[in-house]
Amino acid sequence: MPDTLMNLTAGLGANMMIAAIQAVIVDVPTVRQHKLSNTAVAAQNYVIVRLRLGNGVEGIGEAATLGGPRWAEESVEAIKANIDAYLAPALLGRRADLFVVAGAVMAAAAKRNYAAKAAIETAMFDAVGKTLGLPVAALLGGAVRQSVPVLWTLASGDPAQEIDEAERKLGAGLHRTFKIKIGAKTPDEDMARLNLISRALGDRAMLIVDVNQAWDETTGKQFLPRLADIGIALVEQPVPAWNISALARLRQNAGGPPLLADECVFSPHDMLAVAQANAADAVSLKLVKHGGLLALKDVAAVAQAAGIGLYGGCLLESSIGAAAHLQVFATLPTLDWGCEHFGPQILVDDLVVNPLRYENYEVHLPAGPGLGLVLDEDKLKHFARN
Ligand code: MUC
Ligand code: MG
Repeated sequence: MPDTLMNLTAGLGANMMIAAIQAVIVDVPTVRQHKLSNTAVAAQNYVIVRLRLGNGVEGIGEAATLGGPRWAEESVEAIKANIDAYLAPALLGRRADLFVVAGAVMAAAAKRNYAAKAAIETAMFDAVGKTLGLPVAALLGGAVRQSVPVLWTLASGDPAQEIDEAERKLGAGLHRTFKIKIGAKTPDEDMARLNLISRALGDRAMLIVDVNQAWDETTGKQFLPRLADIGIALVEQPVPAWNISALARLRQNAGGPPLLADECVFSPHDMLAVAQANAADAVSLKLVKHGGLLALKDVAAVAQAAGIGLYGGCLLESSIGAAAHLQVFATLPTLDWGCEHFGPQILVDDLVVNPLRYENYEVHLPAGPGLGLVLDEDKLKHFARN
């Protein structure tokens, strides 16, 4: 009984060996400032991983950050350093098609470093898919959908600008669900801003908010009911990631909208702890948190076992990171809340020849082998950090 795909086609196997791994830092400006409660960005910083196999096929992957090491602990400088010094040396010469083995090798080479590991695993799936002529989703159990509803995030902090931006997205048939970043101002100021946006858009749009851990339990108890009154459909990470018991009490007693767990769920163990505490109605799934496509499916499986809904999360990735998410999101039995991979649309430009397609309020899985994308060498060089 062959233990890997490649024993079936002797000769190809050897060429699936990982021959080279390169990590390139790029900085891509955004079309406007993007403000969260704990950081603000005017450019996205990524590490693009280029992984070449013995057969010459190259796979690509991406590690995103948001405002350096402020959204999570990884920065592009640290991601590149740990790939160059620890993760790449541990994988060179190993088989790219043995994904689980590679995951164990990376776990032994470095603790956490989830964004770095996810970028490498993505590049492995891309290279193996391109070699076999299969989309990554086919290597993950097969796609049950070819497109996903996609929201846009309003995060300038200026309600007039946000209403205008939302109207343009609605009018273009691109987005009809909007996530509003709150927590940078006082709760009362945020309620006033939300009321203006909600009145302007009415029932033409669904509104959710992301507090990014800015509230304590007392503030949550006071303002979650106000959010329900405004018509907010989902509230993301209102309290600090460590405070799962507060999240649970707010969910059970505050009388607010459903709660979405984000920064409090990185590993499947985190997911189990949130489930056991009955602390969330849904979980935001992100490669930078879980460490890879296989690990993302593990977290999703724990959530589903507990009846917790799935939400396709992002960190404002370009088309490369967004496509990696879409390939695994396409294989999830359900994706109750759609996704938030609007990232490629907030950048002044993209890094691939064939950016993702946004149409009819959905983002579409690119056709073709691997991730289904072709790197644009000129744009990569243009945005690469020297
Ligand atoms: C987050 O906290 O969810 C996702 C969308 C967005 O605007 O910010 C990210 C991070
Ligand atoms: Mg969030």
